[in-house]
Formats: sequence, structure tokens, C-alpha cells
Amino acid sequence: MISLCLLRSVAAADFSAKIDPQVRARFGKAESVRVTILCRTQLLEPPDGFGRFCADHESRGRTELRAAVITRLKAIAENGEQDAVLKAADRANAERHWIVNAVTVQLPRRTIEKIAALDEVKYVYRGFAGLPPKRSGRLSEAVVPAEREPFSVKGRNVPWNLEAIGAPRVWARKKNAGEGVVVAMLEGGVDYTHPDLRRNLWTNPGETPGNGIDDDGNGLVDDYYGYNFRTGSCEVGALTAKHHHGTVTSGIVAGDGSGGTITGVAPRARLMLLAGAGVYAYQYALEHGADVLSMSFSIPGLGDGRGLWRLMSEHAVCAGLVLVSGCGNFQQSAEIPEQIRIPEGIPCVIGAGGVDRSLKVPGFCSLGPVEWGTVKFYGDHPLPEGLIKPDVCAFPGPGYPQLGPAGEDYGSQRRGNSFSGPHIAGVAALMLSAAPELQAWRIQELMEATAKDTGPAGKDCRTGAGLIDAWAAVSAAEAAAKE
Ligand SMILES: [Ca+2]
Ligand SMILES: [Ca+2]
Ligand SMILES: [Ca+2]
Repeated sequence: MISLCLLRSVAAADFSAKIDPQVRARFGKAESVRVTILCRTQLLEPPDGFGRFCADHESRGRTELRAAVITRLKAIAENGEQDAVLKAADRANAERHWIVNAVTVQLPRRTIEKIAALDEVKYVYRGFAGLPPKRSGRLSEAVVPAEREPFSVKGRNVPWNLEAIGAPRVWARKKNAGEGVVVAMLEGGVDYTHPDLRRNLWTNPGETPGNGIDDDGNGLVDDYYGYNFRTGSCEVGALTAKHHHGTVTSGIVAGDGSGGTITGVAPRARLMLLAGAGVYAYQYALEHGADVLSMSFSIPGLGDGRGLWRLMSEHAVCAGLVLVSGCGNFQQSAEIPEQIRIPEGIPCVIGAGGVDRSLKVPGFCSLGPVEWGTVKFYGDHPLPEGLIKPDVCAFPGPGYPQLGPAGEDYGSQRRGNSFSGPHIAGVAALMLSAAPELQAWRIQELMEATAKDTGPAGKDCRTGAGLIDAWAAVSAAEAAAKE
């Protein structure tokens, strides 16, 4: 009898070990908890699966990998494990994902403990941010993108920040301003009617705007410029002054200088506008052909959930999406290693740090390292060394012209690593315009290899590999494409 009791208690402990401590902490406080249930089978097995995938697929082009990896991820998501979990939970309706094989659902404690015991369940995380109830939102203005003239800087100002990273030299000597590349902006809203942006919008070729019909059958009505997964609407515009954060970041990627000053690193790239939940933004960007995803937000305190974001990000990079994120502005308010958060603290997400015009790190910029030693399924990069972040750096401002709401155009007061990130996303666009088949992980490697070393010698936890160098990075991408 005694041994049987022992066995039972060991088994119970095992199942609870499959539940994120942050979920367990909520058990006493709420009737039910929103959880994301990671199923057993995944494309990549942590912690080394990503590195092995890159090594095994170094000869495959990005276009081919995009299609093959999406097909594989969707096949895994339909392997029956999600069905088994939802059946055991007695839930017909749940948010099913494919970028990771997982479901998100609100469940009572006893149900969570029951399903944690299933073989099909790998781990139960706190739930991803979800979809709002479907709304019938519409675009405030559907702009028919005007025919674009051949790109020229003639008669336009080119600010010092773009000169300092060598972007104008790439435009002029390589005839490359980011043509053919789509950069998805995961933002809180972007003024897509802005004269410096409106010619550079990506539009969904299968969708007619403003007819209230989901023409392309992707489940989203009128998703013409992208989609707002926060409000459940196709409206991705900057509705308040606060939302112009996204107008500024989009301007740094692709502002074309129609108003007189070129603000964009890649002024002929196209912008796909997304807002809200990361898991849906990743999936949308991949399915609708984005090449780069620019993220200017930081999520603190995710605990083991950092591993879920890492797996999702590694899957996206395998599928050819270059992920870029500013490194945050928490130098003064948070201890290392918590200054650099999610997503920018993930190894395969290019984390952008900041320097001022004299290449000094401003006092607000978050510093590395980042630790992964305590994160479930990973455990790599333990402290004290940790993972060196940022990866590269650019200019967080203030002091260079930025787009803004009407009347504030080409102001220069905003600052933050939110604005370093889009410089890096713009350079990624120039690199992919030159070498579209280069794998996403190679973009990160080549950026770091060609950055201008700053601060302490070598890659360091203040400035990463150094200041991004668009000319050297694009040249390296061209050379790599010929290998
Ligand atoms: Ca649609
Ligand atoms: Ca429509
Ligand atoms: Ca250095």
C-alpha cells in the first residue's frame, strides 16, 4: 500500500511539472485560467533543434523553405494531438495555432491538471494574448497605391542617421532601395494615408477593401493592408497621437521622402501593417509573404513563457522571416539580465541596441546579457555570461527627422530603441532585395559580421556587434548569394 501511494504522488508531481508555475500561481485566484497548451510534436526540439535545422538546410533557398516549413508546421498541427487535448478538455472551440503546435483556451484548474497528464501535452503555458470578438471594422481610407517613380534622392534631404549607416550609398551605387521586399510592422497603428508612406503599402492581392466580405477566405474581412488582431478589425490606422509610434517606425523603414525628407532606410520596400497578438501576427506575416517582421515592444516577466515565444520565433526564422526587435529602454529601471525582454532577448530575433551620433550608449538603452539558463526546455546561456545582447545597434534618437501626425512631420524629439529596430529592419530589406533567397538566419549572421565594432572590442553587451553598416551588409549578402 505504501509503495502504491508513493507512486501516485510521484505521478501527480510529474503532471504538475508540465504546468507553468505562472499558471499554477493563478489556480487559487481564479475560477479558470487562460492557457496555451503546447502539444508534444513540434518542428524543432529545444534547445538545439534550431541550430541543427540551420545546418541541415544551408543549401535551400528562402522561398522554398517558406513553403516547405509552413506545410510541415500545418501538418504537425493537424496530427491529432490538438484534437486529443480538446476532447479531454471537453472543448469544441479553442484557438488553434500552427506556428507552434498548440491550442489556447480558458479552462478550470481541474481540467488543466487532467490534460497535463496526457501524452499529447508537452507543457501548459500562460495563454497567448487572444483574438477579440469579430468586429465589422472598416478602413478609414483605402488608398489606391500610386504608381511609383524610379527612386531618386534628387531634391530631397537625406538625414545624418541614414548617412551614418551607409544606406544612401546602397541606393545610389547598388540601385537598391529595398524593391521587392515586404516588411511587416507589428505596431499599434500606422497612418497609412501619410504622403511619405502611402506609396509603399503592401496590399493583400486577394482582398477587396470596404466590401465587408472576406474575399480571399483567410477568415479576416477586408484585410487589405494587414490586420489588427487587437481590435478584430481591418483598421490598422493611427487613431490617436499615441498610435503614431507606428508611423515613426514605419517611416524609418520605408518613408520615401515625398514631403521633402527621406526618413526610410529602404524607401522602396513595402509595409504590411499588423497589430495585436504576436502569434497571429507571425502566422499572418508568414502566410502573406512578409520577408521581415519589425517589432517595437518588450514583454517582461513571461517566465517559462519565454520558451514558447522562442520556439515560435525559431519556427518563423526557419520559414524565412527575419525577426527584428528594439532592445527596450529599461537601463535605469531594471536589473541585468532583465532589461532585454521578449521578443528581442530571443537568440534568433535580431535585438537592436542604441547609440547616439557620437556612438555612445544613451543612459536609457537596455543592456545585456540575457539569461536562458532557467527557462524550461532551454537552459542554454546560463548566467553569469548569459547570451550577449544586443546583436547590433542603430540610432534610437532623438535628433533626426521622423514622420508624425499632421503638423509634426520631420520633428526629431522621439527617442527609444523602438526606433533603433526599424533601422535594422530597413537594412534587412536592402539585403533581401539584393539576395532574396538568403535564409533568414544568414541575414542575422551577416549583419553581425559586417557591423562596425563599437565600445569594448568584439560583440559586447552594450552595443552588440556594433553599428549596423548597410553597405557592408548588403555587399556581404550579394557575395553570399553567389556562393
Ligand atoms: Ca480576407
Ligand atoms: Ca473584402
Ligand atoms: Ca564591441
